[in-house]
Amino acid sequence: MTQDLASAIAFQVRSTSGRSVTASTPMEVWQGLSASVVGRIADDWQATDAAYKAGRQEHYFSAEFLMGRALLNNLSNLGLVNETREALANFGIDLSQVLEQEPDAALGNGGLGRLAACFLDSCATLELPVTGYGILYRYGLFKQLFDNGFQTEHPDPWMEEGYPFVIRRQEQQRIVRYADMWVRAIPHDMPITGYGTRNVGTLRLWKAEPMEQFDYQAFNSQRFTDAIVERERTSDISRVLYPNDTTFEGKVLRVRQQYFFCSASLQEIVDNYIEHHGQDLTDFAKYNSIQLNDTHPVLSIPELMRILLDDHGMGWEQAWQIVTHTFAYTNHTVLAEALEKWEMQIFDRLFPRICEIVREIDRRFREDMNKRGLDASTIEYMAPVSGNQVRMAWIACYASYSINGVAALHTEIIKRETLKEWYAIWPQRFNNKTNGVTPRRWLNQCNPRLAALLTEVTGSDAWVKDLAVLADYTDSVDDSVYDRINEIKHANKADFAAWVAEREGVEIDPDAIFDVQIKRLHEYKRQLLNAFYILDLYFRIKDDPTVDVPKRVFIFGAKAAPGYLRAKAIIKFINEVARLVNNDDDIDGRIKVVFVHNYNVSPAEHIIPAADVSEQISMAGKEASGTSNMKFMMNGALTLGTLDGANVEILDAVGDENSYIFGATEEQLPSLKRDYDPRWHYENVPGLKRVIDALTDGTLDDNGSGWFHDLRQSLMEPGWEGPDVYYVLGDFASYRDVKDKMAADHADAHGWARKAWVNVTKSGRFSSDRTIRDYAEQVWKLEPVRVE
Ligand code: OAK
Repeated sequence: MTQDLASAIAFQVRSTSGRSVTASTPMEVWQGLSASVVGRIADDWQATDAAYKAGRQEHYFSAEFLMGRALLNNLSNLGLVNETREALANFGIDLSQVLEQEPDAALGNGGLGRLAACFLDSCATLELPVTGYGILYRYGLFKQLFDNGFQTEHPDPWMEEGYPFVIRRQEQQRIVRYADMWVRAIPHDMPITGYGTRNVGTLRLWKAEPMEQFDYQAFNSQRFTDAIVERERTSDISRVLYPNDTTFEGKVLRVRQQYFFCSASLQEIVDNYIEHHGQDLTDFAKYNSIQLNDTHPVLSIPELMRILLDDHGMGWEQAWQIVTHTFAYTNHTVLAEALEKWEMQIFDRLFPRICEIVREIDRRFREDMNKRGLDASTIEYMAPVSGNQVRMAWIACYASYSINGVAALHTEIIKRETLKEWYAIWPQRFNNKTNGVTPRRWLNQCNPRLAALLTEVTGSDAWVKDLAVLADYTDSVDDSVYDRINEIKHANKADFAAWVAEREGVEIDPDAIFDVQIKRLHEYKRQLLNAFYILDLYFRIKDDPTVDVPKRVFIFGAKAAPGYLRAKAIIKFINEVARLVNNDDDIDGRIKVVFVHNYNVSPAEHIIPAADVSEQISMAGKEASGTSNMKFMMNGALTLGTLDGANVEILDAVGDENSYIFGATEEQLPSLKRDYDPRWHYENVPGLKRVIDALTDGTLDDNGSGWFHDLRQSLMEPGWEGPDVYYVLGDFASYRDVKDKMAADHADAHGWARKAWVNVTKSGRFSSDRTIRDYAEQVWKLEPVRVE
């Protein structure tokens, strides 16, 4: 068998590189091996596609899919990891080195995009007929480097060297029509394998290309450069992922991108309906449902109306009936800056017909609300169009049969505040679907040592597909398991230390506590609170170098949106704290700070299995769910967190004694903030004054940028939302107490391992399999389709 696999791999590698396997570069081996994996699943993929298209389907529309690497995921799903390792060893090649060649498919910013990727994995594993639709960005999320502690951004041309997991399907191209240009949309399909199933789902990513390779008329009439420029204008549409996480940027190109993938995907879905069920589209919603991943794909609502009205001659009422039984909307944030509002003029210029349809939706909405007796100002507030702005979330709420939040607390907040007007009219549309993460990538693949222990303890690998089975073992293991937990964590930390030494040039001690905060940089996530703690701890040791503190490594990973200067200032600040702390002889390695550059999916796979402490410290009420909190829990890190997002449910699952909670609650904050005076905390909370002063007293250098001064101002001086909007100073004392206690508790190795074990075994609820089952049963009304 290994021999067969070895020759199949060798054949592919040779075809890719044009030389022997042993003479091929690791990158060429990755290419060939990946192509051979695609070859192995081709028949199953084709069969799955045919089976799914015949029945009821779910379509997951998302502007982002943060897929990460594909090869290990596929090998693992196909049960080929060990054999492949042996087959390559025959050629003297190390599989891990080959796997490290693969670029991350970073077609997303953060939580929303990675959630979409976990969902696809669960849908394939659960054999659900679900297809993902998005954009094949040529440049994924920017590559982050640090230059003297400042973030710099660089392009990420992730496919440029060839990418075997994306197959171009030229023959299935569609045309997307804008008023000023027509564009070809070429589908590129990524196979989505599941664990222990032959079903292979599809992620379909659209690439924009010019209608013809060249405008030959322009070319021939000596306007060569015009022809080239026009060509580039079309390709611009799928050129780059916008690097904003949870903030809206009203750029014309962005709305073009949104319409581009919505229109192409809907054309295909409607054509497929006609092929299987005939020209009469009455039953469209019986066979199709579309989940909108936040508001980025909301243009598909008027676009489906357009297709039904104009291309299929349907009347408005019937078309609206179909549309309102097709779409379901997920909200992923309560931050006001994320709310997409487009200028009507942009719509008018790009797609006047869509503009007309949106106006008609608005007119009928107002009429409808009038009949329901709503007052004029409420109607104006809720209307799809107001002033000259189109409000995408409001259209989503009006047209969707389901509206969901992504954690229990978040759903309560959208019902009570963000979307309360809609909840008052359509309470039955609202539901919660707490997020989850796939235990295949986030436990089985990234933490093979812990995976082996779980298989040993439970007697099989059934947990990989049914994580909830672990709950049976929370209390029924003997002390040897706790020793094993500690050994595994230590070995993972040693591996990670080697990775960090090589990648970041920082030496860290695997015996120290590894305390980790990895997520996008945003003020509400409060990386600054964490950095203040570190700086305070530094001063405490400086004051008394003999003080006995547990050895700690603080690990950060975070990208800031390129235009979000305050977030960039926080990155610079953390890097300066690292410089100060790491190079001080008094500290003598008792504290280390590592900022892992270019944080992405694959660095996360190295970091999370090595973590002792999971920092989930957002200001309560702001983090919709969070998903790294779930990944850490699965890997036995203990949560240090506020009662925010899904933390609430994690803490509930493991109990107070197995987690560390601090800070003001969402309920308390309004009254606390009413007469909040950060200056009082500055003067009275031990340590705080010195830390804040360090921003501007010369302790730390912002290289004349003025950024640290601005940080201080944002905390201490009244801004237009008041000083210290995210309550960093207010929560500092309770954070410091709990974090100190946590570090002290770590000394009890057995007690700590017991808590870690509880976290691992209680993580079943946070598998994306549970989330997807809930969507399938309660929202999508979708049954599995097994491909034999
Ligand atoms: C990105 C762009 C616009 C709106 C929301 C986002 C986003 O990434 N939100 C995040 O979604 C995750 C998945 O639901 C949640 O876990 C995060 O809390 C939320 O910030």
